[in-house]
Parts: sequence; C-alpha cells; structure tokens
Amino acid sequence: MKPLVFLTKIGPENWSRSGYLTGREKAIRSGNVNEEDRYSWREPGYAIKDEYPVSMIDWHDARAYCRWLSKEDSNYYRLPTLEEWEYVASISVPEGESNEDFGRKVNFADMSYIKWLKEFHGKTLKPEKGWENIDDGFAGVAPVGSLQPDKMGLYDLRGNVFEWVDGEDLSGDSKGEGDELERLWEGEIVEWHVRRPFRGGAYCFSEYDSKNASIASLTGHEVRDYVGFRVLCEIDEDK
Ligand SMILES: [Ca+2]
Repeated sequence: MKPLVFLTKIGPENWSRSGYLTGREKAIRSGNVNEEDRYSWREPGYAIKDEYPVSMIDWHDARAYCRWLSKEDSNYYRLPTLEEWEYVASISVPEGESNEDFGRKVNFADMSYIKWLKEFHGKTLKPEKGWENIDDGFAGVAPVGSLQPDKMGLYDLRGNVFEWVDGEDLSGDSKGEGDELERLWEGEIVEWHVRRPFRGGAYCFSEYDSKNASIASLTGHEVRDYVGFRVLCEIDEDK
C-alpha cells in the first residue's frame, strides 16, 4: 500500500496556479446567476489572503484540482474518502481534552465570532456553558496554521472551513435540488443531484460541530464560503 499523506488545506494561491475556472465562475461569466450567487472563491464575501483556505469551490471543482495536481507531480492526489477523513479525525483530538486546549487548535464560532455578530449584525448568540472564555481572536476565516496543530500534526482539520470528502452523503434523502441529468463535466460524468459530503466544522459554526467533526452535504455544484478542501497525496515510492 502506498503511504498516504494528508496535506494542508488548499489556499487561493495554490488554487489559482491550476488556472481552473470553477463552476461558479463559469456561471457568473455567463451572466446566468442571481444576485446572491455572485460570489466566487476570488470574492467569497470577505477579502481573501493567500494564507486563507480557499472556499466557494464545489465538489467537482475540488476533484478537478486533484486531477490537475496529479498531472503536475509524480505523486497521485485526490480528496480523502469519508472513511479516511474520519479515521484521522478520530485520532486528532484526544479524549478528555479541555475546552481551552481545543480552542487553541480550532477556529469555530467562539467569542470573537459572537462579538462580531453582535457588533455588525446586532445578533445575540450566547456561548455554551464552559465556552465563555474561549477566543482565538478570529471572528472569520483564519490564515491556515494560525492556531496550534492537532495530535496528528495537522492544522485546521476541524474548524476554519469544512472540507469536502469523496463519496456520497447517504444519511438522508440524497436527492438535492437542481438538474438531475448526468453530464460530462471536466472529463468526468457528473450526477448533479447526488449530495456530496463535507466535514469538520467552520469558523461560523458552533464548537459542537467542530468537536463532533460534523458532516453535512451539498449537491456537487453548490458552493459555500465556509466549505473548502484539502488533498490527500498517495506517495509513489517507486518513482
Ligand atoms: Ca474564531
């Protein structure tokens, strides 16, 4: 079996090197989007920095990036499977860890976010008991590597932005809205209606989601400003 390495979350600089036009960008260029769909990875709704994790990338975009990267390099890159991601996540947070230690590693909707929500949106969100003093200083997305690594040495596996994983979300009604036809998209057949999973929590979700590495899903062409991805490298030792 080839050694597998979880790489860090992909950032805008990595992404832009691929020269790949995302599904959302194509839709914007065609002029066929609603006002609320005008956001893309270049303008997710906040000013991006190279150190941020990229977001507003759909599941098929993320896979296309992996294919591009595999051609650029002697190793093979892909999204982690759900099982691989779960296995790593199960080791990454030690049992009995204090809220303070967890807060040093994970960017979730802690006090920074709660204060920002109050100041800019007038919304009151009460922290859960025991989490009132947890504040990483990031109300929104944090540069990758700002916080401490987990037990596996990984940054942001939980929190900051969710991560796409390979597979289907079979937990509920797997039929999403939208085009149900299969289409050829960037070299692969796409079933648009199949819901694709992402995991791990995000800067705007509670500590519960990051603690539990929550799973959610979107259809393969949907994007969110709190969903990004990391790639898994299969190292070819023969090369
Ligand atoms: Ca935060």
